[in-house]
Amino acid sequence: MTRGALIVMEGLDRAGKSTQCAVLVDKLREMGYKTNYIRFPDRTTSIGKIIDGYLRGEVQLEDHAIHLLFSANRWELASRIHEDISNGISIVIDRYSYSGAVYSAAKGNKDLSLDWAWRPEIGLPRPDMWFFLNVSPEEAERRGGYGLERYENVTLQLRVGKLFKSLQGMENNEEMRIVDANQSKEEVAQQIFELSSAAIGQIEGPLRKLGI
Ligand code: NYM
Ligand code: MG
Repeated sequence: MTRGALIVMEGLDRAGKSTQCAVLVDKLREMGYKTNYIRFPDRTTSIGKIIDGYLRGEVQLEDHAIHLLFSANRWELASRIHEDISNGISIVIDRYSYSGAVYSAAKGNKDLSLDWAWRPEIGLPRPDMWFFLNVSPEEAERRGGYGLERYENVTLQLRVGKLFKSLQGMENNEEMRIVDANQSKEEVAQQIFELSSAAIGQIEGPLRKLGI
């Protein structure tokens, strides 16, 4: 049996990730691919509950400490991801290690570089393709602006956007695809679907692991 594909959706808050994940899951299922959906942070686990409290501003945590909890939250689901993939089930993930590294590095803590932030991600399941939904701050604003959670402010989002874009062309990051998310929902969905089906058609060998 061919293994499932691992596809990740990334971007700023209000980029339309969750909507696009839902559309992609539907389309893949229509094509006959068994497909599951996961989102990070997974706020339902015990670690996820701490993260949720932190994002709402109810819990205070040191920058490295919360960073490692976000990563731990991915590690606690890693075996399930492997299991699904090897059972032929594809997975669409709403935010992953790239958000993990970029949001933490964007805080501007001089002891928390992008390099440092990436380390705990090494060895996690590696996506076959990941999308950066590139939305302008103006478009995000037009979509209702940012909410009340930590990180949901224009200054931080601008830094996050720059860091995401800086990942393009980096070694060990050939799976990145930038999609212009200022287009209509349907246009974005079509592009993502075409690229994803191509990735699924080209799967070779077992699921790989994230590297440096
Ligand atoms: N976030 C998300 C991080 O800071 N690190 C991570 O590892 C992940 C997965 O959590 N503003 C941030 C980005 C978001 C926030 O995610 C909550 P969402 O998808 O908006 O619920
Ligand atoms: Mg959000």
